[in-house]
Amino acid sequence: MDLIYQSHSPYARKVLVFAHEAGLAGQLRVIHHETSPTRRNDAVFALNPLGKVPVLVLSDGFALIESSVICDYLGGLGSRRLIPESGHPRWSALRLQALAQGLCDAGIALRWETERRPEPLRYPPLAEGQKAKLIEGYDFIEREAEFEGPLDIGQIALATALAWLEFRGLPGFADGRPRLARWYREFCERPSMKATAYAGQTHD
Ligand SMILES: N[C@@H](CCC(=O)N[C@@H](CS)C(=O)NCC(=O)O)C(=O)O
Repeated sequence: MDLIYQSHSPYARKVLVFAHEAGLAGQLRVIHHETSPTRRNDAVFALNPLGKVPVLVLSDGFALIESSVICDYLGGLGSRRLIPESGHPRWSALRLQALAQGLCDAGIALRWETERRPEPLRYPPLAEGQKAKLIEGYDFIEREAEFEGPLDIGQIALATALAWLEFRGLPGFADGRPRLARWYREFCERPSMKATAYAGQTHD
C-alpha cells in the first residue's frame, strides 16, 4: 500500500504512527508530497479531489482519503486493536480523536492568520478565535479527557497533534496542564513517535 504523506502534516503522521503501533508500517510505502490550497499538487489531486494528504492507495488502486477513515481501514488489518470496538472506551477514544483533529484544524487556521496569508489580508479577530479554541481544547483535555489507559486511536491523534502544535510554535499546552504535559513527554518516547518526527516547511 502507498501512503501519500507529508513530513509536516499532523493528519499524515497520525496514520503513520497508527500503522507502526498496529504492526503494519512494513506494509506501507511512504511517499512524501507537498500540499497547500495555494499551490496545487496534481499528483495528489489525481488521488484525492480535495488535494490533501494523507491518502492511502490500496493494492487494487482504490484511494482512501481522510486520516480517520484510513486509520479505521488499517485498524481492520492490524493484529492489535487500537480502535475500541464498543461502549464507552470506543466513544471516549473517538471523541479524543475528534478533539485532536480540531486542535490541528484550529492550529492550521491560526497559522493562516499569523504567518501564511499576506499580511494585509490577515484578520486578527479570526486569529484570536482560533487561539481560543486551542486554549479551551487543552484545558478540556487536561480536565476531562481519558488518555492514560491502554493505547488507542485517541491517544495517537492527541500526541501527533500536540507534537505538531509544538513543532510549529503554536500556543503551548504544557504550562499549567501537568497531567497532559507528563503524558505527552512519555508518549514521545514510543518508537512509533521517534520513527516519524516532523520535518520541513509548508510552501504556499
Ligand atoms: N481532515 C483531513 C485533513 C487533511 C489535511 O488538511 N491535510 C493537509 C496537510 S496537513 C493538506 O494536505 N492540505 C492541503 C490543502 O488544504 O489543500 C484528514 O484528517 O486527513
